[in-house]
Amino acid sequence: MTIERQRMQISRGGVFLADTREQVKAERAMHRAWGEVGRRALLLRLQEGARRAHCIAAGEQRRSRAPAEIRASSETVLGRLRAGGVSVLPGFLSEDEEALLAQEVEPRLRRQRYQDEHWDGAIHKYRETEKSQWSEETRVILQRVRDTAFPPGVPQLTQVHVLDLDKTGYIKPHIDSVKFCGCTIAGLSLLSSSVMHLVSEQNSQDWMDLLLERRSLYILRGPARYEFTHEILKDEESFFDGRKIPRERRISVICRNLPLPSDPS
Ligand SMILES: O=C(O)CCC(=O)C(=O)O
Repeated sequence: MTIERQRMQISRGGVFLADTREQVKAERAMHRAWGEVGRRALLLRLQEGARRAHCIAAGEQRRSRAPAEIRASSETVLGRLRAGGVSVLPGFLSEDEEALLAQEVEPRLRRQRYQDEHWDGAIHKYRETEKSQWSEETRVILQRVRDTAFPPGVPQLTQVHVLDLDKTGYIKPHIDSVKFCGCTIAGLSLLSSSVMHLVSEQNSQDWMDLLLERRSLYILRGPARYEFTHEILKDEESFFDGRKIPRERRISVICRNLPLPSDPS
């Protein structure tokens, strides 16, 4: 390759990679001909090319790759549900905040025995309560949940739903009643990680899995709230992206908004 040709390549923005013997010889010749300035120009061009290639690749990955805690049957399902507002925020709570919330709900839960089945048949081995009085510290945490999950001014249920699933407990596929719950469900996971599995009511081939790590917050909104059933998998079925997610006793603390007249029913 002539030095002239290499100059043309560089001036056109082509990346010159010295990977054949001929190219190495030509590169050396070019350095001699252009001296230090030419060498630095070439180096900058190579670095710039590599940087741009890296940025483009990272951009592509950002567009096409699901967040680590979300898996879906297709890019279409992933895009649609994410655009509709489904999300998982790992590490939303600190260890101290998790302990604080668990301590505060424990006395009420301990008064009950685990029930085998919910009145609607959806929940197995559970205890539950609704709580509206919270300590100052936990009120701050719950306000953070509300500020994160609900737009300002959206009327919310003052009662917070606390659901305690035994290690053997699970929640079967269901859609929360539109009579009692508005467009958004926001849940904190305490004590154990779990997998929430969503399946389209229209097409059972369309699904999404959410990895609900201990101390994470999940938000269900849009099609994930109204068009997909959700369930919490039992320990034997608790896998995320092929990885076993062991289920222990799990407490969820769930905030909801009130149904609005415009909500789909
Ligand atoms: O425990 C959870 O986070 C899910 C609860 C749930 O499915 C529900 O209350 O509808």
